Amino acid sequence: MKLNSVELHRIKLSLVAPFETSFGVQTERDVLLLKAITDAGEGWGECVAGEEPTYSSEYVEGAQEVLIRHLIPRLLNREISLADVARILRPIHGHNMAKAALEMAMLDAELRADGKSFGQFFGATRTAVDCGVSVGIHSSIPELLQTVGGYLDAGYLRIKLKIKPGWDVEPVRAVRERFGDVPLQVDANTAYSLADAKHLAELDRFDLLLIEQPLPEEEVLAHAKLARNVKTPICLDESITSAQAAADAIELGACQVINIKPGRVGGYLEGRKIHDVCVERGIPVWMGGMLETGIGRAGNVAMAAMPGFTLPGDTSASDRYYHRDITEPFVLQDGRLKVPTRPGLGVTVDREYLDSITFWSGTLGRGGMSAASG
Ligand code: SMG
Ligand code: MG
Repeated sequence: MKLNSVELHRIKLSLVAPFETSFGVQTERDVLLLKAITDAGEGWGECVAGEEPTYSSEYVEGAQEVLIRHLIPRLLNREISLADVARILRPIHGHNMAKAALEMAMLDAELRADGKSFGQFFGATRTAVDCGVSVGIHSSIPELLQTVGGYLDAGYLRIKLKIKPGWDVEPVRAVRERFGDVPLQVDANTAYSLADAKHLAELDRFDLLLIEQPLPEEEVLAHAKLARNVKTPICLDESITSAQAAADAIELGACQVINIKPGRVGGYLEGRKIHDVCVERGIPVWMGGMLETGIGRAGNVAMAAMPGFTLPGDTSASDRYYHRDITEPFVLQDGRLKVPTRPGLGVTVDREYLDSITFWSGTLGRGGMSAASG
């Protein structure tokens, strides 16, 4: 396959409700989308980097810069196979979310040309995937209970509560008391330290599925120490940036579960490797979420249909995030989302709507950047 040019689009989408985590409040997404124009056809990719470098060191403006300056030029106008993309981009350190978006667009182009869906490519074994929902930090327990109740009424099969020091045991207790034994887990986004081990062990009595990324991402050994002091299984998110990192963390005893986010690990192909590492070692995996549009959601739902994804993912329906998605919406049916079956991502971008919410776009090809607007 030959990459002739890449269209870059920056769009703004308001969230249906503010989403608060231990690192901040988000009310909209500033999304970088890529369209790869290859000799085989076109494909879409979504970059999951946030507006600020708060979930990780990546952020959307930086991702755009590194794509234009360093990543896309390495792939343009040469014969490459998909398996080579990560290897060619490897000399550029880090920037996994930027790399993932580019690889995704090329994968979509190739699979569309081959008439093969993402699900078929990954070896999906399900036609629909079980969905959970991630519930932000609320300003009061009654408001939290109202939000959780709404999601359970909508059919979500698992609830994840965002926690931080000062918002942990009480919200978990309240949700358990009101909603009984609904599958429940928590996500701290690195907000605690090993000194909080005793406090985190107070969560053990609530029979949670897991506690996600309690400690800073570099503190893998500390997670292993924490795991010896809490009964709730530890799940790593931010710490797992590659299949090697996953294998190391498992061997250290730092996690009993892993959350896979293709953006965080540099792409779907690395995500598939992590899945395989985990299946081999008996570690359950589940699909994370980064408030994706229908483009990213399509890929994530397809990957979540692989056999090792045995826990419900943060793969919620389009209406959990946006009033209007940029593809046909993903709709929850009995707590599940259907895996797209058409070639590539299997969704169609609503180009007119996309253009109406685009605040910057440009094309990078052989002659450099052109047709930039906005
Ligand atoms: O896409 O439903 C979603 C969000 C799921 O909680 C979610 N993601 O750490 O797992 C996580 C957070 C990161 C969100 S930052 C945008
Ligand atoms: Mg997380």
